[in-house]
This record gives sequence, structure tokens and C-alpha cells, in this order.
Amino acid sequence: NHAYSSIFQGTGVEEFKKCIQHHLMSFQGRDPDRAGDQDVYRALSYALRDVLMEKWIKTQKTFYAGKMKRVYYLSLEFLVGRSLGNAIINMGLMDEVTQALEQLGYDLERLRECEEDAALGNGGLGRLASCFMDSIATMKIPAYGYGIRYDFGLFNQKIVDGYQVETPDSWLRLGSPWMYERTSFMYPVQFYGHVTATTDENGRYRARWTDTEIVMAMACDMLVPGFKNDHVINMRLWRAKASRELDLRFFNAGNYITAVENKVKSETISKVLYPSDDISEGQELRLKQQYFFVAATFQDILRRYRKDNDTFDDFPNQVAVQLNDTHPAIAIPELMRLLLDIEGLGWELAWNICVKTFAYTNHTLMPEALETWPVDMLGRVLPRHLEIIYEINRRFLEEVALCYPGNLRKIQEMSLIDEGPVRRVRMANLAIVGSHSVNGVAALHTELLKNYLFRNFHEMYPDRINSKTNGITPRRWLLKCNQELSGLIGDKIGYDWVVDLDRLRDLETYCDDPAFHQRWQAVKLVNKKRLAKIIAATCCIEVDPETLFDIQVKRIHEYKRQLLNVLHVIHFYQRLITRPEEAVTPRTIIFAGKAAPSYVKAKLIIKLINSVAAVVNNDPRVGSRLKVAFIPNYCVSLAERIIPAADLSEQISTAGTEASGTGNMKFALNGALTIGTLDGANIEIREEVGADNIFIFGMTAEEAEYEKKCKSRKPWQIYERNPEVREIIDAIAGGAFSNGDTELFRPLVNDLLSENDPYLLLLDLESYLQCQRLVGEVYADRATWIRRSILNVARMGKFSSDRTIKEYAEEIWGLKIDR
Ligand code: DL6
Repeated sequence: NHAYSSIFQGTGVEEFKKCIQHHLMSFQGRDPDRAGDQDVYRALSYALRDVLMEKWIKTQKTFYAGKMKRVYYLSLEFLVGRSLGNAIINMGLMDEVTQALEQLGYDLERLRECEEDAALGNGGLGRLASCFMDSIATMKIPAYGYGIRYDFGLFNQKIVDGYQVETPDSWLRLGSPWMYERTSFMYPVQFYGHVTATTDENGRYRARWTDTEIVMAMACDMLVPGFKNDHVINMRLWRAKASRELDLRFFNAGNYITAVENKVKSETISKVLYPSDDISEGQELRLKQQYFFVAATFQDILRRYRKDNDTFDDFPNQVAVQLNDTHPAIAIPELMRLLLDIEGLGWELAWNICVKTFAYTNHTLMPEALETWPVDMLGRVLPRHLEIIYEINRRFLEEVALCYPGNLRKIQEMSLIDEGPVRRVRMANLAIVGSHSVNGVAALHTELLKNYLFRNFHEMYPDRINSKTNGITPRRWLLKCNQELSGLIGDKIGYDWVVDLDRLRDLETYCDDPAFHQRWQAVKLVNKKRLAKIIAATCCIEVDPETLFDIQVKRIHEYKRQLLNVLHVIHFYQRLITRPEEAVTPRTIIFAGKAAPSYVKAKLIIKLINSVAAVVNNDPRVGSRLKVAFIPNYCVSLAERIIPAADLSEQISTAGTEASGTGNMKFALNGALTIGTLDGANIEIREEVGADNIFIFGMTAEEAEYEKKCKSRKPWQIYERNPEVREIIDAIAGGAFSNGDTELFRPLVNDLLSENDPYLLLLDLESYLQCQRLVGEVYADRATWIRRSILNVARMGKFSSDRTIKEYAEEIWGLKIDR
């Protein structure tokens, strides 16, 4: 393979062309003269993968040679998106690839469109994991991602008659050139069965887990290149494979087909990603997914560890495991099981190793998102793990009782077992007790964890909970997705910011330079025109790129308050109709996002957005002063088109509900101004960009908490007092957007007027409408707007995931980072 590697070291476009042709013919059996875009996309990807593979092997060797401590990032989700463009950029091969393709008669942009997104995640948590992989590779950290290679990623969303309709995402239909099946790494994973007690030669208790069902886990690797540094790491995603043995009960009874059928069924474990991001659904298959990937991962970790070590004494110095939420928290009893039952260590030693090895990241403030498993189910699927959890709990509660003698409430609240009518294992409690670090993903989020959700634990372990504010990779979220803006920035200050985002500060020099303003504005317009074409193609709506592009894209969720945005849309519309003489800043208001298929309210919000859009867009009195679009099937590759085109970024969750947000960072990095609440990382964005350069409205988290408890302001009073609010609500309730049907949106109207609305929409509405008015005025003063836009970009350094990863590495994983 040396021929290929020399080609990719930049020896010539000619050689590179040969390589693509070679892949076309040898691996795909295509005549290069007759190949289509899809064939060439594949040949190009395979050609790049060859090089990645070689560099990955070299990278692995440096890990072994340096006897480096390894970091394992365990995540049930990786929202990768597309790989081709990212690989070309990070490998520094843009010129070679573009030229070679041009000479062969192909266009890189078109080839990129051939790639299916790898949507192995739901939203924020999964995309964060992918940004982390990019930063880890770029910072040369000896780490691996571990997860599941789902056959079906996050569902595709269609909009039919205004409603969300889900269709399966068969992203591997044609195979993915970026997945590399490693048939030599196959591990058995056990389920069900029984535990029997035995004693070992020293008379110590030893459990034996027998009569289990076995599913094989096969490794599939996705390689992740660092930015122009020859460092390549891998995400190892497990795929379920039937074990070879047939179920003898059926086989011996002559029921061969049933025996085979059961084997095949075991492969369903890695079939499909669960599509809810913020509710725990508690199904057995989900628990099996979690244990499946954890058990396979730990066999891989121990295999690697044993190459250099004979005992487990040094394990926590050689291995750090980061749990991305509680989804992989079953790893804690699993490592205990391996150390106790297989390696024969005593409890104290094993537990010590566990706590020093594990660290847990929490991503949510929603109590309903905290995972719990029915004790009965967990005991049936993983009987030995339940025993171990009970023993962890027994010892832990002894500690609690010592700390708080006679305090039964503490024992009940902190127990790993919820003793409700259905007894359940609380996975967050398990993760906290079994980890040396528990982190929130923004400063406010961490404070709320300490003071509310995990208060008891914080009191008992005051050093355990810490904050690691999220970040995004500047490679994908500026350099790749916004080539025009990157080019302009590069022209002025060079490209050091790509690996050192603080360097963007140098842009501040130009924030009042009229010539620079002009170019800045021209770049934005190019991006808006491109998005306008996508909107025309996907929604059949003509939008004017000269209008203010006001964008909210994210999962549809009540707490994220897309409904509040809709209330402003309706208000804006009503103003245009009732006071046509008033000067307004014309707007295009854009939404995108998926609702969990079982989330009825969220789906009704999608229907409302589309219904309002239908009325507004077809009202000739409005013209291009207001257009509303819901772009279907939000995904990473679409985000890369949408975000660079935004003027205004909507980050309007109820204060105290959004753990961090990362979309807020992506928009600001691409020059959008934020309208937002003091929630999640918005607070830190305000600190960085300055209060003058962001539009903040609404209650603080503390005020929101107070209102939820004391209800000092009532939604219906606001409705009665404020005619503008009344007009908005009456329009929805009266059927203005449902052809006179007053029932369709009644559930939403009822929520809005209810004293018990947990998301407090009406309590923030007046402040939001006022703030939106200010947005319109500032936008009309273009120089001020552009100045603020430049300052936003210049001050986003903190939000690079390189900074976040450096903090994890130094403060949690015990690594030393030079940069
Ligand atoms: O930490 C990444 C991301 C945060 O930015 C969002 O604020 C948060 O909602 C999201 N959480 C999830 C699902 N959480 N759970 N469990 O995606 O994490």
C-alpha cells in the first residue's frame, strides 16, 4: 500500500486520480468512464480511508510505545453526520482532491451530497460526543470512543399535511465506506441465566453466572483524523451478531428453524437507535443495548490493559472511563463483576479501582430523563449485576447512616433503589456513587445539580461535582460549514484559530472597518441565498435573503419553547395586518427539528408551526415582510447549511431547563446574534461576548423556580391584562390556523393559560415580544448589527471543544496537555 500513501503525501494529483480509478475498478467493478457520482464518492472515500487506516495504525503504536494512559469515552450516541468533507479538510487534502476530481470530471460538492449522514444520536448529547472525538484527535489524546453501530439511525422526518411522519433511516443500505468491520474483534456478551454461589481455594465467595444466552459483539471502527497532525483515533462501534451455537433445547427437539430464529433475533440488539432524547422509556431492549456495548467494551479494554500489566494495581493509572450520561452506567457493576468474579480481587480493592476509573457526565435537568430500571427486569436480564448493585447500595447506605445518624429521609433519597410501588434501580445514583467525578455541562447547570438534583450527594461528597462547559469543534462548525466566512477571517488574521479558537479575538480590530463590514455582510448574504434555495426546494416557499433570518433549530421539546417563538410569529403577523403603516424589519422565521415519535405535544407544536406558516405565507397582505418555514428532516448536514445563514439565533428555553445547549455556540460562531434566556451556556456566552452584543429576556432560573412554586403571576391574568397577548391566544383558540377548528390546538392553549405550565411561556411572553422588537430595530441599523456580529465571532474562543477536552483531560482523566 505504499503507492497510496505516497500519493496522499501530496506527490501529485495524477497519482491521486489513479488511486480513485483503482478503487473504482478493483473494489466496485466500475468502468471509470461510466461511473456515476455515487461510485466516485465511494472510490474517493475508500482511497482516503486507506490513508487513515495507515495513520491510525501508526497512532496506536505511539500509544503502546509511550505506555500511555488510555481514555475511553463510552456513549450510546455519536451524531457523526457526514465524514467525507471533514476527512478531506482534517487531512489537509482539499487542493489535491478538488483538482483530481475536476480533471476526472467530477464535482466535490455533488459527491458530498451522495453521503448519508451517520445519525447515530438524537441531538445535543450525541453531537457533543462527536465534537469531542474531533478535539481528542486534534489534541493527540490517547483515547477511544465506544458505542453501538446501529443499523438504523435516527428516523427520517417528513412533513405530511403539517404533521411529522417518521420513516426508517436505513443509512447502511449501500454500506458505508467509513465503517470498517473488524471481524477479528468479536466478544461474547451474556444475558439472563442464574447466579450460583461457590467458594474459591481461599474460602472466599465467588459467584458463577451460568445458563446465559450469548450474543456476539463485533467491532466496527470509524476513524477520526485530527486536524493536519497525522493523528487518527477510532470510534469502536459494536454490532450484534448471533453466536454460533444453536439453542440445544430446540435443536434436540428437532425444531431447527426455531433454534436458528432465536439466533437471528439476538441481532436486534444493535438494530435501532432509541429516538427519545429526554425521557427514559425503560424498555428491556434498551437495557440490553446498554449492557451489550459496555460488556464488549470492557473485554476490549482489559485485552489492551493485559498486554502491559499482570495485576490490576495500576488500572486507574492506565485507564480512565468517561460515562456519557447514565446510559453506560451499568459499566460500574460490570467492572466490579470482572474484578471480583473473574480476577478474584476482594471487594474493597475492586471498589477502589472502580471509583478511581469512572467519571460521569450529566446532560439534563429534567427529572423524567434520569434513567431508572425496574429491579425485576434488571434482575432477570443481568442477575449478577443486580446482586452487585445491592451490595454497593448496602455499603453505601451504611456510609450515609454514619454521616446522618437516624436520618431516614436521606437514606430513602440517596438509595440506589427507589422503593416505590415498582422498585427501580436509580442509575444516576449508581453513577455518582461509583465515580470520582460527576460533571455538569455548563456553569449554571452544575450549580443546579449541586443545589437541587444531586444536592444530597454534593453535601456528602463536596469535591465530586464539577463543571465542564460544553464546546463545539471549530473544524466542522466554522472551517467546514462556512467556507466563505473562514476565507474572509483567514484573509485578515490567518488560520491559527482553527486549532486555537481564542485567536479569533484578533478580529476585533476590524469591528468598525466599513470595508470589512461590507465583506462580512456579503458572506452572510451568500449563505442566506444558499439556504433560500434549500427552503424553496424542500418547503416550496420563496423567501427573500435580504430579510432578517430568524432561526430556531433543535429537537422539538416543550422546555425549548418553540411555542413561544410561534407566539411571536403570530404577533408579528397580526401587527402587519392591523397596523400596516408601522415600519417593521422584514423577517424570515425558520424552524427545524424532530420530535420523539411518542411525544404527542411536541408533534402538535410542529403541526401548529406548519399551520401558522400556511396562513402567513399565503396572505397577500404580508408579502415578503414575513415568511415562515419549517424545514423537514433536521440533521447534521442540514445544520451545516442552516447555521451559517442565520442572523438571529433563538435560544429561548425556560431558565433552569437547558443543561447547556451547543447550537447556541454554533450560531454565534457563525456570526448570528442570540436572542435568549439566562439559561445553560447562554449565560457564559453573554459573559464572553458582552451584554451589549446579545439579546437577553425573561426570568432567571431562580425567578422561574420561585414562580413554579409560588405562582405569584398567573398566565390568565396576563392574558386578560394585555390585549396583544389576548389577540395571539384568541387567534389560536378560535381556529385562525386550523380552518376554524377550535379543538385541534386546544391542548396547547390550555397549557399556555394553565397556572401549572412548567415552562412558564406566558410569564416570559411580554419580555420576549419587547426584546424581539428591539432586535428588529437594531437590525435596521446595519452597521451596529454587523459590528455586534463580528464581536460575537471574535469572542467565541471559550466555546471550542478543544478547551473543553483539555479540561476533561487535566482535571478528570489525569493527563497533562501541553497546548
Ligand atoms: O451536553 C450536551 C447537550 C446539552 O447541550 C443540552 O442542553 C442537553 O439537553 C443535551 N441532553 C441530551 C439528552 N440528555 N439526556 N439524558 O441530549 O445534552
